[in-house]
Amino acid sequence: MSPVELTDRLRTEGARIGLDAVGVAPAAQPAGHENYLHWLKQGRAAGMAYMEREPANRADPGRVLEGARSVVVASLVYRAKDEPPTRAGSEPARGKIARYAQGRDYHQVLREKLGRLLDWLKSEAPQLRGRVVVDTAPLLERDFAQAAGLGWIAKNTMLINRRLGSYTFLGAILVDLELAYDAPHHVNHCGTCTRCLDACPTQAFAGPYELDARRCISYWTIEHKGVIPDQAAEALHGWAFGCDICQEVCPWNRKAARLREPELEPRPEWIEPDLIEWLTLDPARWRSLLADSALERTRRRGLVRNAALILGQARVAEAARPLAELLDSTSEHPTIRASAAWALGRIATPEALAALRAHRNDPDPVVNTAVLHAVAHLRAREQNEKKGPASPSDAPAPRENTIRDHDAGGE
Ligand code: B12
Ligand code: SF4
Ligand code: SF4
Repeated sequence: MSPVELTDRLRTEGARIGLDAVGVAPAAQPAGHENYLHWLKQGRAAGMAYMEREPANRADPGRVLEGARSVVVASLVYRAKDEPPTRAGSEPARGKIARYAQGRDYHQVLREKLGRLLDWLKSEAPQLRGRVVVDTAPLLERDFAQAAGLGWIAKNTMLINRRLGSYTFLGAILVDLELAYDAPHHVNHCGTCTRCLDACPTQAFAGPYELDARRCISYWTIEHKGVIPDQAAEALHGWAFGCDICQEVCPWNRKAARLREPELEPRPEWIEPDLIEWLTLDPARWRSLLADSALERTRRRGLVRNAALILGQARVAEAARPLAELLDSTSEHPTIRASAAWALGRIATPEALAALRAHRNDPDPVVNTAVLHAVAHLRAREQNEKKGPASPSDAPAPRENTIRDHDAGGE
């Protein structure tokens, strides 16, 4: 069978398996590799050590699969058919979860589909060697998607397809066989629009196409381990896991396709969950909730941390008791206890203050620092409220905001 014929049948098979688009690119150095090196050099990978490891690997798909000649790239839409109305904002104890994480873990869903597609390819070309990749190897997936004609890399850095929008997952199969290649998607349909850049609440874009993870809510809530520094903690804007703002405002998502894969339908537990309840769920319940969910990436520890910070920032008084219990519980991880202290300092009800006072000399250094900062923050706020701006000597000691410091203080 000719490469053209095999590639055509591959596309048909992909559609049958439920993939929304399939394209093929040569296994050559991706066009954006220089941009990626620049991004690393600017420190924009924040604490994501896996993005910094052996940067040369992302220049050569042959390092992911020896002898790779083609990269088959697939898109899978995850935007729900009927999106539930949003309550967050009017109900501050509810958190927002990025759409991509509301259904079953996409790694599992997409890996299964791509695995089936690879099996089919092997049945057609028995000598073929291949490897399925869904975030599991050093591959610039969006670059290969663009090279395979699936869309353009937009100003918000998302891969957008005119028909499918940007609420799509990407995955790839590397094969050591030459297939018929698609034409790269050269046209950029962003035009003069800058909505995503303007809407980002934390100014995470250094410019079009340039995302600085050190300012991105998605980075802090999902990828960062340990205590979240003050500046980022104060700016989660209700997002308990991920962030969709730079996609919500994009005109290309208004009429974009909706999901066809039932496993990706949003689960009720991830639609604007009650964050006070999150503080009190026991670990066994968390384990069953996270079993096949993308939220497992941060685990209970990261999710409870995020919930505490959001509740603290919104000064939800009803959260004081469960937060005090978390701070009291020495079996909890210091990240959770420190985040509870942070939140109690913001909530500042008598109950919250009593809990902080009781931990002024906490033996855990991470918790102790958080308690001292929370008390200092409170003092500064009281001073401000009583007699206008505090003098510099009244202000709390500035908290260092570097990634390294907080990583070290974390886990
Ligand atoms: C690290 C990572 C993150 C990091 C960093 C994001 C980023 N923009 O790099 C964080 C944690 C912030 C993140 C967030 C999200 N992610 Co993410 N992430 C990844 C991962 C693992 C690697 C991405 C990567 O290589 N980044 C390196 C940088 C350099 O790439 P880049 O920012 O896209 O920059 C490119 C261009 O913008 C351009 N460029 C960069 N700098 C410059 C400078 C100039 C001057 C110019 C002209 C161009 C240019 O070249 C670069 C290379 O093409 C991929 C999976 C994979 N293996 O590819 C998923 C992936 C990109 N993420 C995905 C998703 C769904 C998300 C979120 C939507 C999740 C959420 N709702 O919270 C957000 C979206 C935030 C955003 N606007 O990007 C999907 C995207 C699907 C799609 N349609 O694009 C992917 C592909 C996972 C998947 N398998 O489906 N993510
Ligand atoms: S995901 Fe949110 S915080 Fe990150 S760049 Fe987009 S809008 Fe900004
Ligand atoms: S909001 Fe505008 S600039 Fe941003 S990705 Fe969409 S079309 Fe491009």
